Amino acid sequence: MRLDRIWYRARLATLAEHMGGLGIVEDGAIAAKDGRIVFAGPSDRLPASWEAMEKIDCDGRWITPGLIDCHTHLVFGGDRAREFELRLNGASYEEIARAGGGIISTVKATRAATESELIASALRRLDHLIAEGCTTVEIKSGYGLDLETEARMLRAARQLSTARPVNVTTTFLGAHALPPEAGGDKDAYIDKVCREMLPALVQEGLIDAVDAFCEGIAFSPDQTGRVFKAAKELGLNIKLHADQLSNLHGAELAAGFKALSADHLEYTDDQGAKAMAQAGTVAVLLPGAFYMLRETKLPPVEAFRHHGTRMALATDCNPGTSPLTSLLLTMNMGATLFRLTVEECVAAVTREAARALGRLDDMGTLEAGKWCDLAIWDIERPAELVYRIGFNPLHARIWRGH
Ligand code: DI6
Ligand code: FE
Repeated sequence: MRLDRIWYRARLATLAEHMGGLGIVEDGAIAAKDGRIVFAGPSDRLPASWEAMEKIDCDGRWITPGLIDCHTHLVFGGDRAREFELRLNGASYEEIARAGGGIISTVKATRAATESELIASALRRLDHLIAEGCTTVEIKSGYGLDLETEARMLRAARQLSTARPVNVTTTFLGAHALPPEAGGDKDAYIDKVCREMLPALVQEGLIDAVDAFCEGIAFSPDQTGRVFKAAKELGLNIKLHADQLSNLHGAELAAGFKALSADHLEYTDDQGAKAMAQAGTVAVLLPGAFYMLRETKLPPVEAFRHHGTRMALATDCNPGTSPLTSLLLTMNMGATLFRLTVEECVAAVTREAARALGRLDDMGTLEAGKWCDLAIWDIERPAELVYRIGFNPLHARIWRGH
């Protein structure tokens, strides 16, 4: 077989499930053809007859799957540094939200931004993620809250994947907050999300999944369920901002709809963790938001382990509660704040993040058949990816074989 590229003399953290742990191969090689991995494993098992256009000596460096940020709000207008100052002076997130600040102030700035302005500001954030080996990013809408602006956000998100070598998946988060013009009528707005916005955005091919914010300050479980029902009827995947500030049993709700993931989960209980495990719904933990809000209630990591609920980590990059564009720091926070192990942290931004996007067939592990999205690291052991703070050991990032 004639290959495009071979990386050799590498140490691999394949994350292949059947190998257990990080799926380590000490003397490893990866071969790519047409953007996909055709071989990843011990060098001595690479067929000797295979030739490649280019052979890259990795000199013992570690290769992991390209990192995946499976929960972001990367596209938005304006910023919320002023609100951060208010919070430091004692105001709570809920107080700011109820007083018309918070999400709604970003909605105003996003409605005022053109598509190219949204792309330009998002690219600056995306480039930070990319610089640390990120090859796939999920991006949510939810700062438009009207059809026109939600569509503009999602188009901007799609455009990012033509501006940079990166996979983008898009999620419609129309049920993020109640827009000011809704006059307080959440049910009428949810009708609009289900009957007008969702079908129109699907028609334009802008949505890969549907998300909602199920919370006292946002939408009830019943309203969330209506959005999910409409999404299911259109054959869309489901995700949920669940149990972030209180336990409305969002985890069970998401599991009941066989959601790909339920995210945040600080207030999720044992039953919720169990329901998620049974449904195959991934727990996406967002330590950046936990940290920024100075939350003290920890997500039930022990219950997730006990029931076998899969755990992913993501930045939740957003202007209000998690202005974070580093998956390396996210891993460190996952370990330090949530006590995840190194293996759990690395799996959480690769294999489990791919699972949370429903894209495990295409990415998330170093296995034949998947896209050849790699991160090559100047490290001696994988723990360094989690241990260091504010240090970037990325040597090279490969997207679809290049
Ligand atoms: N949960 C969050 O942490 C963000 N959205 C959500 O549903 C906050 C979004 C913001 O404050 O702008
Ligand atoms: Fe979020």
